[in-house]
Amino acid sequence: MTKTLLVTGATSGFGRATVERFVSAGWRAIACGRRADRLAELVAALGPEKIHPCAFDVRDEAAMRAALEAIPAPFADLDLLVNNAGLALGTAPAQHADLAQWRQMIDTNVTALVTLTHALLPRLIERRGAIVNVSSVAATYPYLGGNVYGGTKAFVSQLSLGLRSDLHGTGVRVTTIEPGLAETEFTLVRTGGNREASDTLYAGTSPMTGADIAECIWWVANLPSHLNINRVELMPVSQSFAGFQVARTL
Ligand code: NDP
Ligand code: 8X3
Repeated sequence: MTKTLLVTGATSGFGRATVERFVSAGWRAIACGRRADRLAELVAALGPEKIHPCAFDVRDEAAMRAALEAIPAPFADLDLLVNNAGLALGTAPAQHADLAQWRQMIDTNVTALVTLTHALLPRLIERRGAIVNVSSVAATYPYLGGNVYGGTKAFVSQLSLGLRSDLHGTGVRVTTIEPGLAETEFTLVRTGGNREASDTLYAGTSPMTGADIAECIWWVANLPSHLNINRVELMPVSQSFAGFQVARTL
């Protein structure tokens, strides 16, 4: 039987690669994102019988609900929700950060994820489906300028554990994916479109790719149904940890 997944943030990076990975293995995908032209490219490449495009801003609850209502019958039975849409904005320390950017991260990474999950839980329970929430290493490891972005991802990781508790006995599986450095449009977005900054960050690092993360999501979602992977934290070999800092002027 053909399975269906819904992926937010399917116009780029992890989300697009996830749609491509699952559809190449026979799944149908509801592909979400604001950029309708990118979604149309996915439909053209993978076929209208495999891709249902859903163009909406995840922060717009009415648009989200209308898009869910309009999902056509062949895509209606949902087996997997991949909450992937998200962003970081800025790298300024908290005392210099832009409050509007903080709010946009919270609205996108937290409020929208919660709203969509709440809307789809009945369908997922009915199908004994699965939820994969895309968090980040920033959920666990603080770094300068990570402030609210890291906070939103810590929320995502903790929410996932809470969902595991609440969904006990339903058969619904919940997993958090916590990636480190991966080359997508993430840094372009974070820097307001600074291509040089993005290229410089990834230069010489052999970063992870969207395909790497998609493969991880594929693995998690296709294990035997009695197995739940709670959390996957992954980094490129080139990335590791740096320690604490001490101010000697205080
Ligand atoms: P990209 O910028 O390449 O993709 C982000 C996706 O999110 C796009 O498809 C974008 O679609 C969508 N999105 C952003 N804001 C909205 C919105 N308001 N409404 C609808 N869709 C939105 O980045 P990644 O693929 O790297 O990021 C995917 C997830 O992975 C994010 O949650 C990110 O925080 C996380 N992550 C990324 C890491 C990295 O190093 N790249 C590491 C760890 C986690 P559109 O613009 O068309 O709306
Ligand atoms: C993205 C990874 O390290 O830039 O979530 O925060 S990091």
